[in-house]
Order: sequence, then C-alpha cells, then structure tokens
Amino acid sequence: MTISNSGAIAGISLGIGGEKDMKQFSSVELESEIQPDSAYGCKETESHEAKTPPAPTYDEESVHKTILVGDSGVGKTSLLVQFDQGKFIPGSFSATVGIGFTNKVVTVDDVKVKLQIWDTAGQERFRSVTHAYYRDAHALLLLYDITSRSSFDNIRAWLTEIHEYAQSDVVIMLLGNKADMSSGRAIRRDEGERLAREYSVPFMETSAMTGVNVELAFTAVAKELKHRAVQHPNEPKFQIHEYIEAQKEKSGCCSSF
Ligand SMILES: Nc1nc2c(ncn2[C@@H]2O[C@H](COP(=O)(O)OP(=O)(O)OP(=O)(O)O)[C@@H](O)[C@H]2O)c(=O)[nH]1
Ligand SMILES: [Mg+2]
Repeated sequence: MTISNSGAIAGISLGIGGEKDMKQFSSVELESEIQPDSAYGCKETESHEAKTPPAPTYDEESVHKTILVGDSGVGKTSLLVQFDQGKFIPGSFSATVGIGFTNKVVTVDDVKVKLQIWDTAGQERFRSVTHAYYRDAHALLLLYDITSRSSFDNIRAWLTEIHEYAQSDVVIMLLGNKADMSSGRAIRRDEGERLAREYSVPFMETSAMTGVNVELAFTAVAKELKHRAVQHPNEPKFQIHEYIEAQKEKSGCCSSF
C-alpha cells in the first residue's frame, strides 16, 4: 500500500506563529479545483455474452472530498500534517481560521484513490462556514481528544450536525486522537468504542504525534470510497469495520494504549 502526495497544503494553519488567515482560499477558488462530481461514476464495459454484468472499473480521476471535523484543539490540523508530511510540529497551539485542503493520492488494491482532505476550524465562530462544505462531502473524520471530556461529550452534537448538513450516505469515522498522552487520558478506549457502536461508525484511536493509526484511518476511508464506487450488486460489501480490526491486529498498534 503506497501513499503519495499530489498537492501542497492549501491554507492550513500549522500550529506555529499565531493564527493564519485562510480567507484567500475562497469557496469559489476551491470549487474550481474539484473535479466534476464523478466520484461515484463508473465506466461501463460492453458485454453481450456475460450473464452477470461486468464489474465496473474504478475511475482514477474521481476526487473524494473528505473533511476533518471536531472541537478546536483535538488535533485535526496535526493529523493532516502527519498524514501528508509524516511529521508532527510541537509547540504552541494555533487554531485554524477558516478552511483549507490538501490533495493526497492513496493507492489501495492497485488503484489510485484521490482524496481531497479539508481541514476545518473547530471554533464555534466558524461553524456556519464549515456547514456549507458538508453537503458534498464523501467522508467525514470526526475527532475528539482522549484527554478532553468536553471534546468527547460534544461528539453527539457533531453527529447531529453531520446528519443535518451532510449527505445521508456520507462515510463517517470516529477518531480518538492524542492516544500517546496516556497520563492525561480522560476517555477510556471502550467509551469511544461504545459511542461508535451506538452510531454504527468505525472507530480507532490515533496519535498525530507518533503517527499511530493515522495512515490506517485515511486508507480505510479511501478503501471504503473506492469499493462504493465500483460496488457490484451481487458482490459482498466491503466491511470497513472488519478491515480496521484486521489492520489494527496486524500492526499490534493498540496494545500499549
Ligand atoms: N500529544 C499530542 N498532541 C497533539 C496531538 N494532536 C495534536 N496535538 C496538539 O494539540 C494542539 C492542537 O492541535 P491542532 O492540530 O492545532 O488542533 P485542531 O483540531 O486543528 O484545532 P482547530 O484548528 O482550532 O480546530 C497542538 O498543540 C498540537 O500540537 C497528538 O496526537 N498528541
Ligand atoms: Mg486546526
């Protein structure tokens, strides 16, 4: 499984040097970067003899809009920087202002899946701006901070907003970030698991600092989106929960949390 970068971070506050204004990335400019809504389009192959229709081919030009949401300070920007650049920038916290995106290409099952990952501002005052972006999102990564009870308690409110503004078939994943901070832990892993079960969404704990599960979170989303795009009615559905559990076991990632 390989991951390659197809674009620079656009307007994302990196957590140093105070607030960074992202007004220059207006929605109009950003929309022009997005490919036509072909994410779920399939190329048809003609076949007159086959009894069952041929499997649709995945269109590698599809762009899947993926949005990071959650309270301010949970680590959305840090998670994206870790995934994009493989690094963690410690230091004083600088809240994201507005919204920006990063393009990433994730190779799954030998096909290239393009993710356009939007980093939103968690602060309340930017909420109306980010709502506008939910509508055409294909996936939402919802983060809380395992050292912050309030960020966990607010997850229900976030899910209510998501259900109100996003498409009903949007892929949602719950992430408990800052899993490296075991001494400050306020939310047990099983609390996260229980909440995720209640809403039937996949869950994992991540650390933007150490990188644990960061790649897995985005890869699982890319796999799910790719499978949905080529889903054959007679084939079993891709099981994102099972995939995540299997990958977690393989990496032995979570035993120390
Ligand atoms: N130890 C640890 N610190 C983290 C982790 N992720 C983020 N942080 C720190 O938490 C603070 C907030 O991180 P950000 O990534 O800026 O948070 P955010 O969710 O983007 O916040 P907003 O932009 O305001 O919505 C920063 O000081 C980060 O260095 C993590 O996984 N582990
Ligand atoms: Mg941020």
